[in-house]
Amino acid sequence: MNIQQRLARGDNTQFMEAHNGLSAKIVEHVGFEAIWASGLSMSAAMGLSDRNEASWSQVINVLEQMADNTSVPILVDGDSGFGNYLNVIRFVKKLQQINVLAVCIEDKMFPKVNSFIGENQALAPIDEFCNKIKAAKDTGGSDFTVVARVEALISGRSMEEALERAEAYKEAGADAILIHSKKADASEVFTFSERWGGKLPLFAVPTKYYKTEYKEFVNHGISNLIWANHLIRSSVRSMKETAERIFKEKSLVNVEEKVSSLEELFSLTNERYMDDLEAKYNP
Ligand code: SPV
Ligand code: MG
Repeated sequence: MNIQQRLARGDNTQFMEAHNGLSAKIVEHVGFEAIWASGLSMSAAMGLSDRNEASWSQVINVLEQMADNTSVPILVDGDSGFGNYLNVIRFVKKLQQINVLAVCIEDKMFPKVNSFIGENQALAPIDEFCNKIKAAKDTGGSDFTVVARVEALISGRSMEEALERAEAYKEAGADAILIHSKKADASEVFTFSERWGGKLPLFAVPTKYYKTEYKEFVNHGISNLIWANHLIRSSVRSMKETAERIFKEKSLVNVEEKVSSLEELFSLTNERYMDDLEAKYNP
């Protein structure tokens, strides 16, 4: 089922971050219904900042790895669209070619800066951002999902402005609204949801208000949750610990039991299937 269909049915959906082919496979194997192709995480995996340092075509290359290796739908973090409406059109065309049928774009300027860095980031003029939404919808067609991300609250603007922007993005054709917040609790996201009144499905990203329980989101009418960066962060911690230990101890003895087995890795990379192919085509 694609994201458009999930939204239409009103499903509660968890989007788990992935940043390359392998992490996307893990997300699918664990059982998540959808993947969040996080801009922060894909950039970080390239060793780059979350400021559009990576080009959009590099992002497409990563998405292709994910799409090639999974069958769950992928919602792409399209940042602020990599430029103006023209860049949005080109990006959406390329997404369609690799069968990735959902993008989220945010109402910040290009180049963007991660939402958790600094205060009062500049927002795009509403009409300009609406043109990007229209361009994405016109290019993508009826199966293609466009999530419009409202950065007003995170950029220190009022609840009224957040609602005004969401309304304009709905009129421009957005399929859902992502309301972003960096508060330590979900209060402003819940207030937004109450005042929004279910006009379009909502997404939230509880990176900072991580103590809020899942059922509270559901009870407040927020049906789509994005766990935005937890695989890249867990891999950073784990890789550092392993590297530091081997460096200090000049030995693998205390590491072997703590890392994934080679067999587990081979299973993720289909090595045994390749053996079957070898037997069939090159006996
Ligand atoms: C991302 O994962 O790249 C996001 C979400 O945009 S956040 O970093 O929480 O703003
Ligand atoms: Mg991002």
